[in-house]
Amino acid sequence: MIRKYRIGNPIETDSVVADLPVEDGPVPYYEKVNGKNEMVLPMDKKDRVYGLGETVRGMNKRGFIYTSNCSDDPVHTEDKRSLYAAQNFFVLWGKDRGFGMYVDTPGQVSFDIGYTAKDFFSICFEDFDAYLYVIEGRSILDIVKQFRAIIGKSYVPPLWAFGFGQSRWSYMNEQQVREVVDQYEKADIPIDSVYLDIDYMDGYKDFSVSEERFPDFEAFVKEMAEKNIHLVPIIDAGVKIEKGYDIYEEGIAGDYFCKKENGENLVAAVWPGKVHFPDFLNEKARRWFGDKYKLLLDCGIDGFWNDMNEPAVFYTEDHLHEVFEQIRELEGKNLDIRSFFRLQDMVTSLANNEADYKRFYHDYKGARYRHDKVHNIFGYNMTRAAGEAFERLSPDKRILMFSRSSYIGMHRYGGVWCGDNKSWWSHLLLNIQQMPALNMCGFLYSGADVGGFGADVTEDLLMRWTEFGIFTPLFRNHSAEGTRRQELYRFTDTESFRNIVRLRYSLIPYLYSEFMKAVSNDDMLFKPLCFAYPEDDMAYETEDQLLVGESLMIAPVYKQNAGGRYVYVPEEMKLCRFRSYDDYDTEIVEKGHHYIAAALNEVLVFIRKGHALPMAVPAGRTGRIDYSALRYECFDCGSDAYSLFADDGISRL
Ligand code: MIG
Repeated sequence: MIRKYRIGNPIETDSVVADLPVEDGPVPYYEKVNGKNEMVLPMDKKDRVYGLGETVRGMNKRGFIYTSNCSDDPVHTEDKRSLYAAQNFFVLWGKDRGFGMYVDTPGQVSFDIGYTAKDFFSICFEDFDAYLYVIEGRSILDIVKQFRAIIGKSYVPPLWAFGFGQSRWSYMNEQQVREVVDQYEKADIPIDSVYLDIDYMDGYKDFSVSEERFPDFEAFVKEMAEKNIHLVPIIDAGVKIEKGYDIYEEGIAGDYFCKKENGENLVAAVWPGKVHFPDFLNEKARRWFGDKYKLLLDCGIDGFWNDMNEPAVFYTEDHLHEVFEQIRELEGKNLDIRSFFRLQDMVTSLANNEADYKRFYHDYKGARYRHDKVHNIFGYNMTRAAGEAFERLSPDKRILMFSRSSYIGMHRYGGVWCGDNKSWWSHLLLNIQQMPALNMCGFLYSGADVGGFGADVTEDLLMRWTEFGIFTPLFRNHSAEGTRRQELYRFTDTESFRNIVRLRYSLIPYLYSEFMKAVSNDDMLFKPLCFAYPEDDMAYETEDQLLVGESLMIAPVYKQNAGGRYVYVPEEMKLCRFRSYDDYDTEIVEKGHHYIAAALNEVLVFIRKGHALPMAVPAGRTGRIDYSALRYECFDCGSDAYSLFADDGISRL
């Protein structure tokens, strides 16, 4: 059962598609509504809290404070309250009660889940204006499904987007892209896509292509398409200010950019230098910007990633000016320690400064809003611009789209990647723990940068991470400028990398089938164990294993130099220890704790009782997977225990 409440004067976000009546009376479960901007709920010892999408820390969110405030922060340490997303849905589940809640507000909101006071959950708003949806159900999963049913179906990418993707900031020109593809082919490692980061553009201008680096882009896209390789360019939120640049000129002519209080367009700086931000909240601007993707679609491009859409701001012209003034005042003076730190702070806090988010406005649904009031739906609406445009521009064919910033509702238009993680073992674990929370909020097509974005990867970390990445719908190796090169063919044990990625291609029929079922049933692809074994106390304690679809449990190894790991097996299962599609051993494991060996090149897959796993003969591209020759790995059932969903992988649903 879902009840909708209204507090104050909420701004519509278009995240919920179901039309629910607004209830009168106080919000249930909350014992006191604290004057104005806080709701407090006492928690029982046994209460656990799941959800909130892309955040740091474990699956049970209890014991920390999370603030929904989409932020470009490339250091995802456990002290961070905000990452790139605002996904305000959680389920609290305890001994004899449980409920879900969705806090629908485009402004900042904090979930203080036993941080300030260990046994209290408080929700604090900057402005106390929100729709609250309170959901009751038989189980955590039942609540999740009810929630998913009101927010609309999740985005479905083309099948090729389940293939392996190689990325780097940046492949600088045609030749470098060719080389990546050649090397993958030489190493016989399957691959479906290569990503183009900001340097493919001319001066970081959206929808432009550098003629120097890609002299005949259309021909190059075609050349790659002939090898069944999809090129996936990045699009940034800021539009470069440059006379004669068509997008800029059109934006000015159509009055599509975000304005300051005085009516002038905000001037911020990002990669291109000075930019204006399109007002993605404005329907006309959204339509205009969305139509621009056609420039690249017309070159044969069929996938994109939207970046910097929190929006990330290196500095605003106005703030920079203020800082220079203040520095000028300090110059020549004898700086005491405090003024010195203030000076230092002034400069380091130029980027993504809170005050800058109060300097500009949106024209949204016929009213004017200061940016900070609607901050969390900016990236969502950039991706919505693209998603709505693709329905017009590519009515028959699905287009790949995923975004860095997100809000619930955006899950209908695209997926997400988890931003600038690092080549740290702890971030492999974080990736595992983020997946189910993303799924709860509707983000099914998702994944993190495999191998880690920042910092230098090691071969063993990359291998373990790839062993987990083969299960995530978005399976992309990406790394930052200046870090160690991370393409799989550069490491010593090419054979193992080949076998692992080939295993992914064997799993694609199953993963795609389970993904599509999750979309149509409002289900999750990745579940914490306790969502499926709610009566089992140990299942609640297990935060480093996942159920993947109906048949599988995975237990990734995420520690360096580990020759295996402890696994909690919630019921009798069949363990498959894969070294490759053909080379694996199996054993039946009983319910309970086990130490399970897994050498560096081995992937642990557990098949649930009464379930089957279809597997394809490994193929070099998704398009070459032979669906007529599937092998079934079964535990206590026949292959007919599994009903496989398949379609052409490209037509819109
Ligand atoms: O300020 O385009 O998260 O994936 O490689 C960094 C360069 C901008 C951040 C993205 C990352 C991408 C990078 N971008």
